[in-house]
Amino acid sequence: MELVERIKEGVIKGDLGVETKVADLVSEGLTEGLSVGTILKDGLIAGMSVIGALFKNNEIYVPEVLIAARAMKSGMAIVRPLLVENKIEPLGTIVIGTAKGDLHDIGKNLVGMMLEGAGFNVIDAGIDVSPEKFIELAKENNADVIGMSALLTTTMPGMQTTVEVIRGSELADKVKTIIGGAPVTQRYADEIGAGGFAPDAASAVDKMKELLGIG
Ligand code: B1M
Repeated sequence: MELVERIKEGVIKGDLGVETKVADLVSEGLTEGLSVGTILKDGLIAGMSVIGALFKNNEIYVPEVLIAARAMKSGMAIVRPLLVENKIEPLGTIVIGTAKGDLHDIGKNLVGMMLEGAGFNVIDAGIDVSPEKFIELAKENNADVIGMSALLTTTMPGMQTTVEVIRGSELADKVKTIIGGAPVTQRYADEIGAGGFAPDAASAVDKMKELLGIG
């Protein structure tokens, strides 16, 4: 099997069942002259994209996604410092966090990992994030999208406030919003004027691409 295929397989299997770890394979690839773009696109991102599809179809579950994301991140850590010098731009930047008052972060982290695995620049704002903080981070990082997660019905209104504050700010024409979390629905997203809703982490990647017009 070609080296880049082994990187992809290593991500899918989460380093399990492959004799060499993804990080080692990535280093080997660079030494052998594989381009950073090939390693990223045909190795790391390709692997996470398979994981995303399997997760969406309920063929694998949260633990398998976390294990694959860990493998992807180990490879990404080697490749990330080389992206700028190789002029490889991320597909877009998202600031992602859990709504104010909400401490749940497992789903938000999954979404972040899947987006990173798809080639986006992910700024993790953490938990209990106020609308002001979302906006401050979006400005600081020149973000295209603010992503909000809420697991409590009581913290969902914080997402509405953020959407409203964005609308009334200079970010209105630039920054889009995606929301999600167990109690959140497309209907709620429409009600509060959010740019998009995603029911799961893999769909969040599709929605992000749709919002940014990426084919
Ligand atoms: Co909490 N909790 N919890 N809890 N907790 C729920 C959410 C609850 C439904 C349990 C229940 O009563 N049946 C309930 C909420 C009821 C409601 O409001 N409707 C609840 C409650 C009440 C509470 C406390 C108030 C309990 C208390 O203290 N009395 C308290 C609140 C703390 C706070 O936030 N202020 C609390 C605390 C906690 C723990 C800290 C113990 C822990 C969180 C640990 C952590 O996250 N680090 C916890 C947990 C683990 C849960 C349950 C069991 C699991 C949540 C989870 O991680 N799911 C949950 C019950 C349940 O759902 N079965 C529950 C797995 C995760 C992968 O799914 O987050 O839905 P999820 O993410 C999915 C999608 O929703 C989507 O993609 C993800 C992956 O596919 N998605 C997005 C998520 N974010 C997205 C963002 C997007 C797009 C998609 O775009 C940006």
